Order: sequence, then structure tokens, then C-alpha cells
Amino acid sequence: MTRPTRIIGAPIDYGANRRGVDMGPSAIRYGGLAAQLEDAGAAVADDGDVAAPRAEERDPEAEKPSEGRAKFLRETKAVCTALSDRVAETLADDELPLVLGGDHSIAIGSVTGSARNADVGLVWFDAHGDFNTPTTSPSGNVHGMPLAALLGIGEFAGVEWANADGLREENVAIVGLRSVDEAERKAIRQSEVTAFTMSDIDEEGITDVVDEALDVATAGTDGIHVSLDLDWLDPREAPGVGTPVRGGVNYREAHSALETVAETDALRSLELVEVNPILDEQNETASLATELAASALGKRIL
Ligand code: 4U7
Ligand code: MN
Ligand code: MN
Ligand code: MN
Repeated sequence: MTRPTRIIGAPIDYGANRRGVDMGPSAIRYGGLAAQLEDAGAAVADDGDVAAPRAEERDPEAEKPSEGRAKFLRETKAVCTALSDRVAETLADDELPLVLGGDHSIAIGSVTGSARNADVGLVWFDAHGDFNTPTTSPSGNVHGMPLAALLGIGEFAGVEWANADGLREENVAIVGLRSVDEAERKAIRQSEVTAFTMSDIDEEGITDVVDEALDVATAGTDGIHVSLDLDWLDPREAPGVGTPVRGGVNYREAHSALETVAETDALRSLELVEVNPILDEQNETASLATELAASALGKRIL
């Protein structure tokens, strides 16, 4: 039996450079999420969205240099703190939190919540490293920083709201890298994080790579959080994302990866991020996200 699943939306785009991912939660729900999850055998409850100030209400001061090179960090903190509490409460009720983004900065909320009272592993499906800090970031966009924030790297050291208590670098695996900034490359290499590039997937195949990633994330932990940035897929499969990068995984590889996640029986929390309905074609990226969530929760053909 699949654990009862609670949907939590985090409709923000402060962390991204292009507007539109704040509509991700609506698009994913509209794309048939509840029906997909029921197909996977899960009882589903929708908790609605965490409160997020609309763009028009954002403080223009926040983008000024005084904020450093982490745009809207104050707003991101407010949303992530609320999200973190919701995720922790959901787990305390023995339900599986399914978080809908929103840009990838919301992972700071999901993962801190999931790792609050437990040792968790993390599998991060993404084209990007998301390992920048305010000083290394070429853009100042927080969606390029969540892994560094969670692991307390650089200026994020000791930033309590952003660091994940029960997460150790040794239990983090990034899968699908193909766009990594110079400073990120250094930081990832210096860390204990395990990173698989698209070339690793070319050479070993998706099954072996995901098996290895899951070994990393499950070793000595109570369960895993899976963070799925839809730009992990090739833009041909998933055009509706803010920062597409050619050369990603295809439809079958993506399903295979999440089916492998389901097989470990270690899934503790899940998130789907970076869906941008404005750039999407007929909501196909959003519906793909719903299908992949169903695979992660154990949907099977036979
Ligand atoms: B996503 C970038 F410079 N590295 O930091 C940055 F290339 O959550 C992109 O993975 C970040 O979509 C992409 O701005 C963040 C850039
Ligand atoms: Mn990302
Ligand atoms: Mn990405
Ligand atoms: Mn390495």
C-alpha cells in the first residue's frame, strides 16, 4: 500500500530569473495529479498552497545590492519556513508530503522540513548543480543555491532556517548534471556529495546510475527526499521550464528512474519544481510531472 499523500503547493518564483513558475502548482494540479496518484494506489489529500506574497507585492528594495547577490532572500525565507513546518507536520501525521513548486529555492523548505527529526538522504534530479552561494552566483537567483543552502556551504554556514539538520553531504546524490558553473564545480568536488553527469548516464545507463544514487541516499538514513527539477529532462520532453538545457534524459529514462525510486521503498518526501506553464506546450510538462510522481509512488503497468 502506498502511503497517504498530502499535496502542498509552494507557488513562488522569487528564486528564478523568468516569471511563471509560480503558476506551477496550479498547472500540475490541472494536469491530473490527483488522478495519477490514485492510479498509483495512494490516498490523496490536497493541503492547498503555502501563503506567498504576489509578485506585485514584492519589496523592490529587495533587488538592490544591499540584499547581496541573493535576490528576494527574505521572501524566500518566509515561504520556506512555512513550507518546512507543513512538511514536518505531514510527516508527523504519517503521510507523504508531495511539494509542488515553484522555483527550486522551495527545496530549502521541503528538505529542512523532511530532515527535521530524521536522518535523510537526498536525490536531486537536475541539469544544474544548484550549488551556488550569494558570492559565487552569476545570477543572484536563489533557485541556483538550494543545495549549498541546505548543506551550509559558504555564506550559508550557520544559517539556521536554510540548513537541513538531518542531512549529511555523504547522503546527497545529484543526477543528470550538464550545466555547472565554474565555482559550483569546485564546490561540488570539495564536498562529499556524489554527482552523476549526463555522461555517466550515457556510459552506465540510467538504471545503474539511479541505483548508485539510491545507495548513497539510503546508506544509514531513515528515508529519502527526492527533488525533481523538470529541467532534468530533455527540453523536447519538458519544454515548460525556466532554464532548459539540451541533452537531458528522455521520457522512458525518467520513468525508469522514478520507478527505481519506488522500488527502494525509502521515499519519505517528494517535490516537483521549476514547471513554467507560460513556456509550456499544452501543459505537457505539468502532466509529465504528474506521471513521474505516480511512478515514484509505485504506479505499475501490471
Ligand atoms: B535550477 C545558474 F548561472 N547556475 O545559478 C544560476 F546558469 O533550479 C542556473 O536548477 C541555475 O533550475 C538553475 O543562476 C537553477 C546559471
Ligand atoms: Mn534546480
Ligand atoms: Mn535545473
Ligand atoms: Mn566528486
